[in-house]
Amino acid sequence: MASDRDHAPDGNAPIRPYDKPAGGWDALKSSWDALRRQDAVLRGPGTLLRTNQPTGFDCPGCAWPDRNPHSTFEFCENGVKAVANEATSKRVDRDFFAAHPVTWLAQQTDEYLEAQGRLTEPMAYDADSDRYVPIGWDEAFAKVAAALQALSSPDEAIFYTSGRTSNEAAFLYQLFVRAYGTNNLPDCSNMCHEPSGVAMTEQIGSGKGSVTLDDFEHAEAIFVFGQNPGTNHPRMLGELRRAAKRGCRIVVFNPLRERGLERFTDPQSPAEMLGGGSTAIATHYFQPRIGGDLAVVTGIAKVVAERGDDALDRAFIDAHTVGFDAFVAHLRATDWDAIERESGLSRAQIEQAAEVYIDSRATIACWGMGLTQHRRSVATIQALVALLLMRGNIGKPGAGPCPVRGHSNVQGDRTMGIYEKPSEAFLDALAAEFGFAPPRAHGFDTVDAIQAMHDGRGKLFFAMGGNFAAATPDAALTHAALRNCALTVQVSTKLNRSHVVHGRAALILPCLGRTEIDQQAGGLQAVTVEDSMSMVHLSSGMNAPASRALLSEPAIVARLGAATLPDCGIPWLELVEDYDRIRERIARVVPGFEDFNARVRAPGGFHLHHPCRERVFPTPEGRTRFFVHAVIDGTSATPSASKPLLRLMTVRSHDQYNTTVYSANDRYRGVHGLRRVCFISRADLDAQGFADGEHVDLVSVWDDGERVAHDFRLVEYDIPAGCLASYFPETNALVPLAHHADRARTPASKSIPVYLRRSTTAPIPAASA
Ligand SMILES: Nc1nc2c(c(=O)[nH]1)N[C@H]1C(S)=C(S)[C@@H](COP(=O)(O)OP(=O)(O)OC[C@H]3O[C@@H](n4cnc5c(=O)[nH]c(N)nc54)[C@H](O)[C@@H]3O)O[C@H]1N2
Ligand SMILES: Nc1nc2c(c(=O)[nH]1)N[C@H]1C(S)=C(S)[C@@H](COP(=O)(O)OP(=O)(O)OC[C@H]3O[C@@H](n4cnc5c(=O)[nH]c(N)nc54)[C@H](O)[C@@H]3O)O[C@H]1N2
Ligand SMILES: [Mo]
Repeated sequence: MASDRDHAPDGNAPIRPYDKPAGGWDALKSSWDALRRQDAVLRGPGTLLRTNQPTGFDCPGCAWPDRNPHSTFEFCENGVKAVANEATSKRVDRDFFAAHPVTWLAQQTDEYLEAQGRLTEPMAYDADSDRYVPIGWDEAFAKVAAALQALSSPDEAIFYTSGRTSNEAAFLYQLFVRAYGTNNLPDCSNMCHEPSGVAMTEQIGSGKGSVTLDDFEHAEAIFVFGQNPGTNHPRMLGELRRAAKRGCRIVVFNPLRERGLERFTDPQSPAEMLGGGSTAIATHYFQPRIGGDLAVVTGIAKVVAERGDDALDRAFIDAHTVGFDAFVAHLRATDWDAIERESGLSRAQIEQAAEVYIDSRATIACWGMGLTQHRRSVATIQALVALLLMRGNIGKPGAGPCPVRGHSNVQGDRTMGIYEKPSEAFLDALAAEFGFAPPRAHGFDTVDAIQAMHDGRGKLFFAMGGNFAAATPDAALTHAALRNCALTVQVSTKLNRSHVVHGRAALILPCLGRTEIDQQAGGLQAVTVEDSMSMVHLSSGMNAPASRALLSEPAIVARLGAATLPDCGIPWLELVEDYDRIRERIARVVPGFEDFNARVRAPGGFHLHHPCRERVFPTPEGRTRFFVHAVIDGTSATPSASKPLLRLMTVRSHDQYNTTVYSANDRYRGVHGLRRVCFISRADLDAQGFADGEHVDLVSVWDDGERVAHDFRLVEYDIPAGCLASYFPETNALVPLAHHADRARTPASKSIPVYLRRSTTAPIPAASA
């Protein structure tokens, strides 16, 4: 029952296995296509050459750090796509909105909305005409201020942040939100690396990774769990390639064989490009079951423990840890049957990985969403960090935990106080600097915020960037929640789902992008960001703004502050005239930012002190901790169902940035012109009585009933039995709001219990991209 959309736009079959290395000429071609597609108005190649340069802008793509000091352009295909998309020549102006009712826009695909181009002026929803109509900035701020003042409690307002927001905007934003009176500051981190923060803060006293790029040059082994850097952090492949070339062993755990982790042709290397060569990345590649990592890591730890003092770093364990004996007893008591069954790997495979680990004198463990988006994510990360602690792999060159962050400034936003559970010390510093009493009660995270809007406790939703309506779980419930609000406000660069799934009143406030020139009363401004390895550096745009009516994010917050809280004593408009003034305040409030303005102007910026690098562990005991987490979960989170359930992970394709879909291709996985695909093993096809190419509905099963995502083409794939993979956000309808990581509450979008049934609905139209 193949349909039209089963043929790629070029007429070729939609599924064509990709047998080349990642990177190479295809990466260059794909970047070129992205630039052409957007008709990108870049100031020549200069814009790209100044990405991630000491005097340019920070790439809005991912949070992977820059080589510093560096003088040459570091090419990244997906970085080019991110820059090109921001620099598009297409515009969504008042004529566009006049021509299209919002109900009609809401029926269009996410690709369509994104492809219309950059937003140009503030717009307000007009219910009578069902259209967005122009509104002046002053009037827009007055409207938000009035709505905020009309709430019966500040806790009825919710202020979301996505991770592209600069340090300066984020600091001012959280200041405004707290001066207004709430800690309701959910962010994209709640859906992303929250479990890493929760796990590590408890275990080592810091929620951030401790390694730097230099450590990648000294590691003897790098373990990569649940991450697809070839797509999501392409510059990381450069580090892995260098490491592989000097003989570092790279051990990968991923249910899928991701091409970028297997073989890479570095577009930066003329020899490889011209000679047709490539570098093997993984020395060992294991394909565990989805959610099998806790068992994998426990198995490796068991081998290390059994080896005793030959494998353990006794001096480190004695000096810097607590709980070791109980941990070893737990490892002894865990039997191999359980480890093999839960992990999906054989004992021999796990022993092989353990040998590499024991042989290495310095090991880095990297991880991404494959570890964080499960119910037992915190347990899994604590088990992985425990494995590092056993051999003292923290606070020495070439070793340590490396959670690889997503959005380019998601780590910095947290540092600046975008957090629904701020520490007392942070609030005290804020109070002392600005002379007001910040609220102390913790606020809503993302899951709470959706629930609160749904049941009427949340009435006003304000988003600093992102695409809340499409990025969050349980799409139907989330959409109802947003529609239930009195007012929704989106600060955005591009049209997206969150503008067309809106409250009774709605505003779109368009802002400058990272690549654009930011001119304030005090002259040209630069902002700062913090990467995944705690380097803080400047970013200054160089493209002309997409429209003259755009405001910068800091200016939007300042003007909102002035409109809402004119008498609070915070000089909103003065602060934003010159971002140095915001940074002076940050320097006095946020530890580690002393002398911020001077230090950030050094080429490449500065590294935020990470105590664990010196083996100082700011936990209550001053030591790291071994936690015991059973491999078999006593409290099963999978509801009983009449049908056998498979486990679905929702991942990114190569041509998307979170909810932004650049094209319907996923080159390295061999998919062309299709997004509604579901990767499935031969064994499961046979067991379920389906054929490759057939179309199915994905049905997720939960205590409160079933959720359906319609019409996915089954693609036979090298994936363990019992496991499925599809793309997000098409599958977000399937993730129940209540299915999230224990304690960290990150939606468990990598382990959704589903069954398949033959498609019953009409085919979903092909993406318009
Ligand atoms: N081009 C591009 N860059 C991006 C993004 C983007 O969308 N596009 N998004 C940014 C953001 S916000 C983030 S958070 C990062 C995300 O970067 P990643 O963490 O790489 O994100 P995913 O695509 O979700 O890929 C998860 C990987 O984990 C594997 N996996 C899934 N479940 C499991 C499991 O149970 N165990 C193991 N071992 N592996 C598993 C999947 O097969 C996949 O390879 O990338 C950032 N960079
Ligand atoms: N099922 C499933 N769901 C997931 C995930 C998954 O793996 N599976 N991953 C989760 C993860 S890791 C994350 S981080 C979230 C992402 O959630 P979000 O961060 O909320 O989503 P994005 O798609 O990154 O947001 C894109 C929008 O940001 C706006 N934008 C872009 N640049 C700027 C800017 O400079 N300023 C402003 N103000 N706006 C800008 C544009 O309007 C664009 O449409 O999604 C989560 N959702
Ligand atoms: Mo993320």
